[in-house]
Parts: sequence; structure tokens; C-alpha cells
Amino acid sequence: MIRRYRSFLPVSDDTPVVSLNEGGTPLIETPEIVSALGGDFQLFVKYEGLNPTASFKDRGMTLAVSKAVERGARIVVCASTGNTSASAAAYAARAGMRCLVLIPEGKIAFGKMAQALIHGALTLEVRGNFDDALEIVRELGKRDDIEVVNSINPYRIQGQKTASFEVCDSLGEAPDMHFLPVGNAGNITAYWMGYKEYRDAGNCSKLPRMMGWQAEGAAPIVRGTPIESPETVASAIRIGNPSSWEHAVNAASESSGAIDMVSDEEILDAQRMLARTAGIFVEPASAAGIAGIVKCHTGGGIPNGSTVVVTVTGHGLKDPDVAVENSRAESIIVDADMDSVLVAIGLD
Ligand code: AN7
Repeated sequence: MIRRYRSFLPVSDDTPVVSLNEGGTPLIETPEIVSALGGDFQLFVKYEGLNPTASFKDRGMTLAVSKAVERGARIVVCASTGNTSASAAAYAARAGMRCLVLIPEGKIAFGKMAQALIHGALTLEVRGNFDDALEIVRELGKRDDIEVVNSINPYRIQGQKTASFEVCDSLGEAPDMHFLPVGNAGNITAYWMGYKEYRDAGNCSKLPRMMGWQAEGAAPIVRGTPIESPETVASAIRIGNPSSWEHAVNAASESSGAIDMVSDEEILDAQRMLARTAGIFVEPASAAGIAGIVKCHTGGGIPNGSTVVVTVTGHGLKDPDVAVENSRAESIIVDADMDSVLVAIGLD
């Protein structure tokens, strides 16, 4: 990814590129979703769960870790709701660096915990939330041998902006509207930066309206005040005081977009709907953008004929516990004979 968009990124020939072949994720047209909503627009899903560690974080991590190696840092550190830690752990392993992750105790999805542990990151569960963990990480970052790879690291945002380049390259133009979930607000900041740079370079001629979505129980930007104890089923965006708050607000206002919120129920309905209607499995936080499309369309907010892109940020397999529960389905145990199977499927 760094090699492909090198001229837009802060790298030189001397930067040692640490990569797992991230980026190049599919942009999938989903007319079945639009039909289900009774809409009249074109919808494309940018499936970021198909990155090497199954979330969009890899785009920023390849650059942040490459630059850390370049400057001679020895330890990669982050606070995380799960995906940043998974990505940091993998890229640190690739770079031969140590990795320390601070996660909120008991509040990250099972798959993400598996990733931090299997890649060998020293994993601390903090008795507190993401915001508490990030405070500590900011302090740790004052040490010279430590590289903080949260999105307060500007290379993270620089790397993540490549997703908007890919959207424009696929469509041949920027979309009219771009939906995505908002947690710490780095990604909406990155996309907006990317779209503007691509337009300035003459690679697209317009800019999309940026439509960011928080979960109702963790919607500090929408409510205009930090949330002390954020709560949502979408654990990835359970964040009460986003680092890139101002940038997110600017992206929404400069683009005539919005930052709004959806309920946990709307998020779970959207996760199920996307899986059953389009065959795309995403984690709950990623479904917030889909829920945002449903809400926006219902309110008449998507003009007919629009080209709409939604970034689904993380793979559904990250959070199997929520998925099984949200499926509202159960497997049936049967004896290993034809009669039992026929009875179970109602064909006896
Ligand atoms: C799947 O991993 O903050 O608004 O520590 O994992 O750029 O923060 C994750 C965030 C959306 C929100 N979707 O993105 C972390 C972390 C998924 C995420 C977001 C996250 P930002």
C-alpha cells in the first residue's frame, strides 16, 4: 500500500517498509441493500475487514511501524478497543519489535484478544475504559524508545487516507456521500484528508459529504460533551473522548456532511441485514455506518441518483459472541442418520 501511493505519503527511499500487503480491499456494489430499503441510489461497500488483520487499522499501522523502525524506536505501544492492538501486534511482530497494548478490562471482542496474544504483544487489561488507557499511553509516549501507534500518531492518519484514494480509483470519481463509523475519529479525519488531496492532485473532481456515525451510548461528538462511561454493543467504538474530535467536526462541516448516532438495536439490525441481504459479515462497530444509511435514507437524506460509499471497518469474525447472539438462530443437534435429518428439516 505504501508503495502504491508513495507520492502521497511521508516516506523516502530510506524508509524501511513494514508491510503485510494491506489495502487493495474490494469495493462491492450492493444493489440488494438499496432494493431492501426501497431506495434509488448506488451503494458500494468498502470491505476493510479483508485487510491482513481484518480491519482498516492496517493501513495506518504499516506506515506508523515503518516510520518507527526508521527512527530507531524499539517498542510499539497503543491503547485500544481491540483492532488497533491486533494490528500493532502483527506489524510489530513483522518488524521484530516489542509491542505493548493496553485494553479496557473485559471489553474487547474475543477475536481481537486472540490476535494480540498470538502475535506476542504484552497485553495489559486496564481497570478502566479506552480513554483511561489512552491517557497512560500518552505518558508512556514521552519516552524516546517508545512509539505510540494510536491515531494521535500522524502517520496513522496518513496511511489510512489511502482508502479514499482506492475508492476514487475504483469509481473513477469521488462518491456523493461517504458513510463510516466514528470512534476515536481518526478514520473520518483520514478519509477527508485523502479525498481533498486526491482532488487537489486532479485524481477526482468533487468531494463527498462525510457522514460519520457514533453509537448512542458513546456519542460525545453528537452530544457535544465527553462521555465518562461510554457503553455500546459495538465495543470498537466504545470511546467517550475522541482524540480527533475537532478534525471530525471539521470534516463533517466542510463537506456539508454530518456526525450523528444510531442505537445498539439499529446497529445489530444493520449487522444482520448486511449479512443476510448482501453476504457481507462485519463487526458491530462497522454496522454503525450501515445503520446510518438506513436512518439517513428513512429521513429522506439520500438524494435519488446519489453514489454512496460505506466503509465497513472490521470483519465480523472479530466478535463471534455478538454475532452468534445477534443471528437469532440456533443450530440443531441431530443423530447421524437420514431420518433424524429429515425430521429436523421438516421433510419427514
Ligand atoms: C471496527 O482499535 O479505536 O473513528 O482502538 O475498530 O478512526 O477511531 C478502533 C476503532 C470503527 C472507529 N470501526 O474508528 C481501536 C479503535 C472499527 C474500529 C472504529 C474502530 P476511528
